[in-house]
Amino acid sequence: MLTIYSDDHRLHHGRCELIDGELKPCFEMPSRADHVLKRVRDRALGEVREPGDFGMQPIARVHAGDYLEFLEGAWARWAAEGNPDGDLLPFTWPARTLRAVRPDSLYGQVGYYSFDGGAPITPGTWQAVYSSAQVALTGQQAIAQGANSAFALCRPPGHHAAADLMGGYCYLNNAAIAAQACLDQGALRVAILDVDYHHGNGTQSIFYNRNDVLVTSIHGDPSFEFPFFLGYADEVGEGAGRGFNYNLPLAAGSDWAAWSAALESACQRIAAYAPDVVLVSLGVDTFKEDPISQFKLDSPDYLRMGQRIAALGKPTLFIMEGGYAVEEIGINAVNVLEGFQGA
Ligand code: Q9C
Ligand code: ZN
Repeated sequence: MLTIYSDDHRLHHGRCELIDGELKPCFEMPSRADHVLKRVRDRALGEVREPGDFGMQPIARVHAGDYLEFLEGAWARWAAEGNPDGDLLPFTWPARTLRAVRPDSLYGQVGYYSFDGGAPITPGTWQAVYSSAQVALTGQQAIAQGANSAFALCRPPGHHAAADLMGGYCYLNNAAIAAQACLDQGALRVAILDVDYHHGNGTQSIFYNRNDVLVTSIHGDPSFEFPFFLGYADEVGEGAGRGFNYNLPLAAGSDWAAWSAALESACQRIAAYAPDVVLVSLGVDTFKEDPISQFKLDSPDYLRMGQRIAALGKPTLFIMEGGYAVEEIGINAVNVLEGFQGA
């Protein structure tokens, strides 16, 4: 299987996140991608290729122009205001009773364009997130040119990013950008299977009113887990999109038995949709040792996950999302890919 990877991910390295009342080093760190790449090489999965550059156009098909302008320019504004020593992080949001106006101040705008405090902007964030999107688009191109599968080793991840919102370590929605590119190049139906431990709120929101992208997601029930405010089972899509969003929230402590039953259900929904292509938002934070998650999958389970996805029999693009048990992230992610190939 072809892997697409760019060293540019290293340009994004947030310092801290606020977790359980303490500032801790960001869980979403560069070594995550290093471990996955090392495992791809150790297992001789296949060629590792640099991304091409498809420019801003395919990104702007998904994200709002004002948001992109903000993201690209935010660090320079922050530095110009005399704050080059700390990451730019929001701390005030337009929640209920407030107005979702866009303030003039950079500090106000970073709240306006985010839904949590988990997406720091650093000097290299824009270049890293731009490259991460290009990694996904290069994987999409490989599939469009006839590959049966490809692995976009994206970092930073993307599935929490909405059209004009960052959050949950995500800035540009790599999976949504790749899905839209598939459609723009002639696909009629794209299915997204989001197996990250967290609900892909950004992906859901981007396609919520549409029936050309089926969004399915298996995740920690938002009644107890981040992102808390989206991802419930009664969110089925709206308007033309009604019936084309399928959430499978699971209880804390869910193991492979519970998880694989949800996967079976998602796969049956996807098969009924008869997509031209399947995009997998591949988070491996479902692992039993993940430091911020509460599912109980074990490393061999990821092989079975890949096998079941392969049984869909569709061209499949895997797009890296979360996974924070850094030592095992490579084993678990590549197990999915090897399970897919071996099936
Ligand atoms: N107590 C992805 O996996 N913070 N994002 C969780 C837990 C946000 C995860 C705090 C987690 C975001 C791509
Ligand atoms: Zn996650």
